Amino acid sequence: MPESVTATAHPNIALVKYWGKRPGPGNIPATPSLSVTLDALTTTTTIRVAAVDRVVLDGVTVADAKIDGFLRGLREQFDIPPLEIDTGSDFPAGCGLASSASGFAALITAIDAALDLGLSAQERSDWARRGSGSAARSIVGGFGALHERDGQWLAEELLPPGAWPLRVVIGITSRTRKSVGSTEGMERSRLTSPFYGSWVRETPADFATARAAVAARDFGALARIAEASCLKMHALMLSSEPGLLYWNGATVEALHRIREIRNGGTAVFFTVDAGPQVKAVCTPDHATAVSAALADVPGVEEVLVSALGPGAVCGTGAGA
Ligand code: 2P0
Repeated sequence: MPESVTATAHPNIALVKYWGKRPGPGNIPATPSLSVTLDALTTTTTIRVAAVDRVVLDGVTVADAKIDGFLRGLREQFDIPPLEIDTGSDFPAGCGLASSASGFAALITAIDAALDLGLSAQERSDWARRGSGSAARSIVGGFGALHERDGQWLAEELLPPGAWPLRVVIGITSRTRKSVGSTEGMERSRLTSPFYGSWVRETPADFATARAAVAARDFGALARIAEASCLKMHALMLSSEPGLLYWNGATVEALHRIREIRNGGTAVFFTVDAGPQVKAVCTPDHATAVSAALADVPGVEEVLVSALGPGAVCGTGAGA
């Protein structure tokens, strides 16, 4: 292999949420999901052959059980030498900005290229999903879907980034790491929420509705289904035992603000993940107004604006 290989990937934000796995290994989702991949946030991962496995996160050597488990699984199928994995993101990790999604998408893309594994995009998304469920969707760009066909979980690019150029405005309300990670939180919801069964039954219909809205570029329809899916997921979290409350006061204020400006004619809707950050999806002509509205909410520390971006690639150029 070359001395080192670098890959980049972007986090994705789900508009129809994934929250819950089928029991067993491999992060098999209980439901399909649909997302947008963000251009403005990037994870960059460089790998090189080393004497022993080593993971370096933002310049610091760390122990990472998820990456260790991921490499163990990969080595059951491929001859992989010890690797140094040097990774970093230009955005905060572990607080609801999907760093594990871009992390595992970049990692499998770099390993595939470095060791000439010859994986297809589907196979990379399958491996990325084993690392972290949402990572399967960061293999593709623009609007992505993760769904099951003939027993296989497939990541599909529904629309490329430029085909419907929406913006995602992110209101950062805290940089504190979440106290309950997504894997544990999902399992807690599966085991204890009285609403889990209806969530699993209803989400395929929500996914179909969102998919049709994306195909038709119907902003109003996408707004309705995305907010509904987000709030249903948080209802699931809140109704778990002990309840999972990922929001802070600024999160709630921001949701009210977004609905207020929508009532005033701004094309915008919200979504929130397993953390307190608020993501407002809007048309490009409204991005400045949405940023200003979010920046004005007490407790919003920073506002980022992103276009939709590409899937994971090796090197810095598309498809390099
Ligand atoms: C999603 N989230 O669809 C949902 C919405 C957070 C809220 O997927 O256990 O890090 O590694 O599969 O992918 C975050 O969970 O969890 C997530 P695992 P992951 O984006």
